[in-house]
Amino acid sequence: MAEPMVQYRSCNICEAMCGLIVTHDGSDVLSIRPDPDDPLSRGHICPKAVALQDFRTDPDRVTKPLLKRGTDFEEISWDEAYDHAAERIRAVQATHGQDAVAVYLGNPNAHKFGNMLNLPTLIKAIGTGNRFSSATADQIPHHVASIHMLGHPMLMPIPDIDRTDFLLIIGGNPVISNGSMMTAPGYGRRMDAIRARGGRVVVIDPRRTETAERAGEHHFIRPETDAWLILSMIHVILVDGPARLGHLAPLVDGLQALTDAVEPFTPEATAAATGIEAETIRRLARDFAAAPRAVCYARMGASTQSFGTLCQWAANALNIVTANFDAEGGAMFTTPALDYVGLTSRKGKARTYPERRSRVSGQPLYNGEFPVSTLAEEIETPGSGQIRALVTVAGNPVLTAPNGRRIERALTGLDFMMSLDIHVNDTTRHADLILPGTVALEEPMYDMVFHTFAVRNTVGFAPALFAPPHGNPSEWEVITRLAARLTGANHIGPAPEQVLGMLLPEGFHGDKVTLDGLRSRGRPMDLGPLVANLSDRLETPDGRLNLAPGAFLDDLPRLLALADHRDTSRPFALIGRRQVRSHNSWTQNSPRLVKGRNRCTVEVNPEDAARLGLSDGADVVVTSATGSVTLPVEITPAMAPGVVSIPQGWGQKNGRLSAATQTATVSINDLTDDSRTDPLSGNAAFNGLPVALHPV
Ligand SMILES: Nc1nc2c(c(=O)[nH]1)N[C@H]1C(S)=C(S)[C@@H](COP(=O)(O)OP(=O)(O)OC[C@H]3O[C@@H](n4cnc5c(=O)[nH]c(N)nc54)[C@H](O)[C@@H]3O)O[C@H]1N2
Ligand SMILES: Nc1nc2c(c(=O)[nH]1)N[C@H]1C(S)=C(S)[C@@H](COP(=O)(O)OP(=O)(O)OC[C@H]3O[C@@H](n4cnc5c(=O)[nH]c(N)nc54)[C@H](O)[C@@H]3O)O[C@H]1N2
Ligand code: SF4
Ligand SMILES: [Mo]
Repeated sequence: MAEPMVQYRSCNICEAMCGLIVTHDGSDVLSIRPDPDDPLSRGHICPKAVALQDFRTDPDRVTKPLLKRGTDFEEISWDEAYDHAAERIRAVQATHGQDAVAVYLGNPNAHKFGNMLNLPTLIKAIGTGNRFSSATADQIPHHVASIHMLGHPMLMPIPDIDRTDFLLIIGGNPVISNGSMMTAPGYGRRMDAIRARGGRVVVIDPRRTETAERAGEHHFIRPETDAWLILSMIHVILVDGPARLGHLAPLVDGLQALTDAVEPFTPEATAAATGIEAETIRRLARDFAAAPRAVCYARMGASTQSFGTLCQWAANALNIVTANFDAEGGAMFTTPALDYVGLTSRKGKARTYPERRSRVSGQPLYNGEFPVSTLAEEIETPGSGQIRALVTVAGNPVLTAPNGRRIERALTGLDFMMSLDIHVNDTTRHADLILPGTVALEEPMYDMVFHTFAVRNTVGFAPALFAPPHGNPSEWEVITRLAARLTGANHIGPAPEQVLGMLLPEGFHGDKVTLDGLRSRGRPMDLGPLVANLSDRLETPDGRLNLAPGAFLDDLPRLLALADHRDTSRPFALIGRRQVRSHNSWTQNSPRLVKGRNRCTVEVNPEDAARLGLSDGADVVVTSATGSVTLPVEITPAMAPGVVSIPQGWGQKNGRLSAATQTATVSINDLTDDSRTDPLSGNAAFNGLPVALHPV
C-alpha cells in the first residue's frame, strides 16, 4: 500500500463549506476528519462529509454514457453520446423552435465551480429562453428582495452571527442545515457563543426545532404569517420613535412609504394572524431595537411560502430601520476572494423587473429563470414556445419540485430528454441519454458561490483528488464539449482552474490571494471578519437603497387579506423538515447515511394525534389537493397544534438506488401544489399546504 497522504479541502455537499482533512493512498480514502484549524468551520463536520467517499464508490452510480433502447439503457461511447445529444437537441429545435428545449439546473451545480463557470456557455449554445433551476424551489425571494432594494440579486445581506447580541431566526433550522444564505458551519456552537457573551437567540417556527431547543427561546407561528410578524415589529419600532438608519441614512429612500405601509400591522391584528400574543410581539420588537447589535435572519420557512418576497423584504427593512444593516453584528455584505457581484455588476444598467413572464400562467422570470412550478404546464400546454425536450444537469425535480409527479408524467411525453447526473433516479430514468457526472473528490474544489454568503471571509483551493472512473472527463469538460458539438466550435474554453487563476487577482483580496499561492499553501486562509461596505456597492440605477419598493407595497393588500386555507376537509398545514443525515434527494443511497430507523415520518402534535386516534409509529394517509401518501406517524410536542411535518428528499420510487429503495419512503412533493406560489418571485409555496390525515 502507498504511503498515506493528506489533503485539506472543504466539503461541498451543503452550504457550510466545512474544512476536511482527507487522508488517502492515491486511490482510496483512508479517513475524512474535521480540520480544527479551518478558519471558518474550526473543527466542525457532520456525518455527510464522511459519506463523500461513498458517492464515489456507489455501486449504483452512472459511470458510462447511457442511451435508452426500449425500456433499458445501453452503454455508448462519449463521442456517440455528444453526437446523439447535439443531433436530437437541434432536431427538436428545427421543428419546434429554439425555446422548445428547456434546461433545468439542480442545486449541486452551485457547489461545483467548473459547472458555475461553464454552464452559461452550454445554455448559450442551446440558445433557449426556457431555463429553470432549483432556485425557485428555494431562495429566489432573497434575490428579488436584493434586486429591488439594492440593485443586484447576489448583493446579499448575511447575518454577522459571530458578533451579534440578538439573533432572530425566522423559518430556518441551521443547527441541522448548517445555515443557508448564511454559510456558518458549527451553527450550534456559534449560537452558544452568542448566549455565552450575554446575547439572545430567538426562533420563530411552527416546529420547535433542534435550533429552537438550543436557542432557548422559541415561539410557534402559524405557517405563512411571518411577514405579518416582521412588519408588526417594524410598526412597533416606528411608533416608539424615529428609525435609526445609521451611516446609511443619506442613502436610504422610502422611509415614509415604509412607515405608512406598516400602519395596519398592529400587534393586536398581528396576534390574530400569527397566533403570537400582541405583548410578545411588542417585547420582541423593543428588545430587538434596544440590542446593541441585532440581526433578523429569515430563511426557507420564510421563503418557500406564499409571501416569501414580502418576508425577505421585511427582514431587510427591520435590520435597516434599527441601524443593523451593513453594520457589525447586523446583516453585512461579504468581500469574497472571487467577487461574484463585481463580475456580474449591474451598475449603471437600468432594467425592468420581472424580466419576463411565463407563457402559460404568467409567473415572473428573475435571473433568467422561470419558476420550476411552471415546468409541467410548460411541457403539457401546446402552442408556440411549448417545451418538447429537456436537459437536466444535477437536478431531480420529480422529487424536489412542487407536484413532482405531474412533472414526471410530463417528462414521459417529451420528444427528447438528457441528464448529466450520477444516478438513474425518478427524474433521470425518463432521459433518453444520461451522461455520467463526477463526484466531489474527482473535482478541484473552490467555492465560487458560498463564500458570498459566509459569515466570515475565508478562501481555499484543493485540486481533484482522484481521477473519474473509466477515464471519464470532468463535468465542466462534458458541459463545454456538448456546447462545442452544438455550435460546431473546434475547441473548448480554458479549464476552470485557469479561469479562477485569472479572476482571483481581480477580487477583493487580489493583493494576497492567488491560485498559485493557495495551491502551494494547501490549506484554507482567513480573510477576516465581515466589513461595512454597502455605501460603495449599491447597484441600483440611482445608487440608492430602496426601503419601500413599489412592487412590494403593491403586494401588501394580499397579505392583509391573508386567510387560513385550512378547512374541515384539510384541517392541517403541512411543512417540510431537513435531517442531519440526508441532503436533499441524492444522499439517500449511502448505506452509512440511511442506516437506522425510517426517518421519513409525519410529525404530529400529541393533541391532534389523540383527536384523530393516531398512534405513534402507525401508518397514516396524508392527503392534499394534489395527491396522497402513506407513512408512519411520529407524535411529538415539537409540532405546533394543527401543523404537521414531512421531511424533504425521500420517496424515490423507481430507478437504480438500491439503498434508497430498501425502505419504502414518500416524497413530500407528491403532496405539494404547483399552483401555490409567491406571486412576486414565482417561488414555490411549499409551506402551509392544507392536508388531511386519516389513520390507515
Ligand atoms: N417540499 C420541499 N421541496 C423542496 C425543498 C423543501 O424544503 N421542501 N427544498 C428545496 C431546495 S432548498 C432545493 S436546493 C431543491 C433541490 O432540488 P434539486 O437540485 O432538483 O435536487 P437535489 O436533490 O439537490 O438533486 C440533485 C440531482 O443531482 C444529482 N447529483 C448529485 N451530485 C451530483 C454531481 O456532483 N454531479 C451531477 N452531475 N449530478 C449530481 C443527484 O443524483 C440528483 O439527481 O429542492 C427543493 N425542494
Ligand atoms: N442536513 C441537511 N442540511 C442541508 C440540506 C439538507 O437537505 N440536509 N439542504 C441544504 C439546502 S439546499 C438548503 S436551501 C438549506 C435550507 O436550510 P434552512 O433554511 O435551515 O431550511 P430547513 O431546515 O428546511 O428549515 C426551514 C424551517 O422553517 C420552518 N417553517 C416551515 N414553514 C414555516 C413558516 O411558514 N414560517 C416559519 N417561521 N417557519 C416555517 C420549518 O419548520 C423549518 O424548521 O439547508 C441546506 N443544508
Ligand atoms: S455540514 Fe456536513 S455536509 Fe455541510 S459542508 Fe459541513 S460536513 Fe459537509
Ligand atoms: Mo436549497
